[in-house]
Amino acid sequence: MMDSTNDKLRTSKIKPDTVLLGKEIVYYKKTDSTNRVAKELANNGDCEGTLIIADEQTKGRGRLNRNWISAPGTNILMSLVFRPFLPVNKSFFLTMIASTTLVKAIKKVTGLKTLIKWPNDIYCNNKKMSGVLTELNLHHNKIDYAVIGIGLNVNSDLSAVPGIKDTATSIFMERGQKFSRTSLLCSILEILEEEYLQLKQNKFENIRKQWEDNSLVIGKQVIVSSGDYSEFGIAESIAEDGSLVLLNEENKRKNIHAGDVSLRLKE
Ligand code: BTX
Repeated sequence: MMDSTNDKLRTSKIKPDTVLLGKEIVYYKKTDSTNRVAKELANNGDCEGTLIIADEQTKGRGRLNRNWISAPGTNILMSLVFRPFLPVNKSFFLTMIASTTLVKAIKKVTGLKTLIKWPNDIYCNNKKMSGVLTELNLHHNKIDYAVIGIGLNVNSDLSAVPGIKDTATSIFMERGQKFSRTSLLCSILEILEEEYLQLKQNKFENIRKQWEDNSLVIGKQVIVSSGDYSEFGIAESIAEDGSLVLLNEENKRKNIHAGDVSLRLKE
């Protein structure tokens, strides 16, 4: 909880208990996209663990070039540079650790229970509170660097924002009070560092289990659709490549790839 008039992001106040993440911080009052800046920095140097944060984005992006909307000075807009020794076909584990981190950090700081909606969103009471955008730069089919971008709705009121007012929520909307973005940010960095360490130690099963335990869809009846295609089944598990294993009506297992497929729970 906090005094809502004092939620400025100051780099000098962001002091996470970490050894890698957020030791270097680049802050913008306004930029186009923190993921774009992170990629530019990573193209010019090592930068592993560098945090880019902004109070406002003019071209905040989601997957498939969708927009990420955020009112200035109220939410968390962040990107981190990683240089993981990870086969490309396991890159979804980066999104997995970011999602699990968000669930844990939101719970720790605000007490709210959130769930992961495959492939990359965090939901609270069936509304989207946060999204993860992982982008890779490959060199000879290996990951040169990865950028994990996170948008988290903290203190904004989205109930009148065109396009998302019925589907989005924030911590403020769920809890009725404002929270310190700095505290949330530090928690995210600290937990993500622990999760990243697990990834570096190849603890893939642990990571996958945590993700599944916090999933909105695993074990549930879902409808997967894309254009004219639509299929009903039970979301059984997540595969290592990030595809969702669907047990369909004919009792056949199918790997559903995120692509532009949309997924909803069967009512
Ligand atoms: P996504 O493609 O899953 O979600 C984008 C979709 O979510 C939009 O098309 C819209 O319907 C809806 N949406 C847009 N803004 C919000 C919002 N604030 N809350 C809830 N729903 C919304 C999710 O992509 C990944 C988003 C990552 C954003 C971060 S911000 C820091 C970093 N920089 C950057 O440009 N992107 C990442």
